[in-house]
Amino acid sequence: MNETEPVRETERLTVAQAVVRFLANQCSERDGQRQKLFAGCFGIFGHGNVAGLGQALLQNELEAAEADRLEYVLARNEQAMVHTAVGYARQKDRLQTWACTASVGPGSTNMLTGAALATINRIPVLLLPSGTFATRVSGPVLQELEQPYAADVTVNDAFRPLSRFFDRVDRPEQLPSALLGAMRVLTDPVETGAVTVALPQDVQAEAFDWPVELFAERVWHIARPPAEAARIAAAAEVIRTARRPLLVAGGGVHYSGAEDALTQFCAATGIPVGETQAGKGSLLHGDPQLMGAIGSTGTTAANALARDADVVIGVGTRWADFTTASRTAFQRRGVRFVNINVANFDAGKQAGLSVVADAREALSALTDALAGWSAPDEYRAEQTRLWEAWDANVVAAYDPPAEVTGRLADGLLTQGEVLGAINELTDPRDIVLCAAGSMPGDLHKLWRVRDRKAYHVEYGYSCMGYEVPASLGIRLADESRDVFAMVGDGGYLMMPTELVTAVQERIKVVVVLVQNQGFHSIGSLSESLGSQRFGTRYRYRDEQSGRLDGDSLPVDLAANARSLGAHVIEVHDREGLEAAVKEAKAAPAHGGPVVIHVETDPSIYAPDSDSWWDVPVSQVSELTSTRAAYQTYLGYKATQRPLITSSEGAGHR
Ligand SMILES: Cc1ncc(C[n+]2csc(CCOP(=O)(O)OP(=O)(O)O)c2C)c(N)n1
Ligand SMILES: [Mg+2]
Repeated sequence: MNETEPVRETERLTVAQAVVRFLANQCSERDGQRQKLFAGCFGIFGHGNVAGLGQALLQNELEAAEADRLEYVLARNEQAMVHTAVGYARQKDRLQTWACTASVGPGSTNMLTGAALATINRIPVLLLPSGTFATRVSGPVLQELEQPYAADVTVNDAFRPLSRFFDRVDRPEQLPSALLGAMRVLTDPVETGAVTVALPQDVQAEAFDWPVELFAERVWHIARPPAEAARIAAAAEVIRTARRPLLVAGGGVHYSGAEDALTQFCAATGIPVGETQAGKGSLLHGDPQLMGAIGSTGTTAANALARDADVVIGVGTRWADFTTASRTAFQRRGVRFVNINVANFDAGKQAGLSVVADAREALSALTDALAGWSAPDEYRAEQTRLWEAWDANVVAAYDPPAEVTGRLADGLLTQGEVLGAINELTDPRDIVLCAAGSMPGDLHKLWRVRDRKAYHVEYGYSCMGYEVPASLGIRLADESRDVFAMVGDGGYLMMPTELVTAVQERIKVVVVLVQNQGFHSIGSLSESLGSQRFGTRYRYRDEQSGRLDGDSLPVDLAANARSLGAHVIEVHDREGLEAAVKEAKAAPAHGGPVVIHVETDPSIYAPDSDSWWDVPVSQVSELTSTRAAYQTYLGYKATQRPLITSSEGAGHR
């Protein structure tokens, strides 16, 4: 055969069958290590996908050769299945993920919150919402959106602003380019996030003669772009001028696997580290350079250093408002920023000197460029003093003194005690997980991380309900670790559904359900802003006052979890909590979910972080509480800094 003659080998499959076969054959590769890009496909079927992707996944389960297999897992809620996929992908450092298929209409739009969460946290997930008929012959079909102004709009257009890549396959011929575009974005460390390929219900079932190359194994290289030498030199020149440098470690340190490079950089230079939520665990507890959490939920140590820092090095951080304490954390005039980030978008923030590069590559290059230089000795001594003062707070929170425990009602624990007991009784490799409520802040401040992948707090979207579903994904990503999902009563009520999936799939997760009768976090925020905890307590509407300040509700979340098939342990004191953690640890590896139900007293707070978070207060009010809060607000506003001074150019100022 003539080599230039086109070979027209094709295989006749439906669009959905082609999608499944294609996904099963995608791999990712970084540093020479290769793995399947998709661990499987979560799904909930309806008329939009039951005969399309549903049929294709069935056929795959029954007939596919091992190499072409794509595992299917039935979820309970479409938002939840995206959270499960995100939990998995984050735990896998974004090298692997899941696909999610949903039916038309509500099934698909239920995934929108998950899409936003994935994109904001820069975590790859593939969403396959089903669409109404491309041919429109029998429209409007059940669950179809009709818009008089535009006949081609569907509810799936709502995915566009939330996705890093969006396509709709209205004809089979479009599928190869849609799939290849989707893979490119999923495996790009700069672009990655939610990727959406909408598949109309009729198109899913349509047959087509596919070129067989579409199904060949494909390896997507995940890049580690090195920094330009001149940028490293410029960054080093700025850092050499510093007397009080501080490094802020973000999630990019983890995704790049830059923890060792960071540890070496800090040991060589004496530069201390404050960590964001996603970056926590970049240095391990006990590292002399670790000042713990930074920002609004930070430690007094990291925040004290931030206040007076002259050069701040951001690594893999997107500089969220919690990290900068709403631009009040860095108070020194002329403070300069050096940002190492794989995304130009983030590297330029705070008018920083931008080093666009993979975190690991850039940190090693910078360590070499700074050889022989280190921060002044007295600065290191100051770090030690600040850390010891903060750590005493942690000890007191883990083991509260008698004057605190004496104030607790019978059977109630403090939240700090709960976190402390779990931290101390779990293995260093076990994973703690949280997303919303008062616990993310407390974990950020108090949790001692002893392994690089042991801390998983979703604080980009801080989505109530992420915890239970994400715990399944995390456990699926690494069965050698126990997962402890910390969830408030509010967060639990939003999305307990995937406990049932964990029962069905025999996935062992440990959910610690912290019952404090409502929204403690927003309650205390509300109080600090003069809004008197309005609408944040789970209490009866009182017949006399007409307000939500009646008795507690007779809600039994332990019984609820039990009814869903979980093994539930109810805790009534400190000893009971310790016994429960041990029992959960000893539970069988494939025995399904364990729920530890514990009641806490929300009036005992975690230690203060000497910090602020910008939440606007009413400028005028008839309430004295609001007027007082507004005066306090103005005081903080006055300390906000724009952080727009250019850090480009070397030398002293
Ligand atoms: C989906 C969603 N809705 C609303 C919020 C705003 N919010 C943040 S924390 C919180 C209360 C959480 O209550 P709970 O889970 O009981 O935790 P606690 O504050 O009591 O610790 C609310 C309503 C959110 N983060 N996510
Ligand atoms: Mg609560």
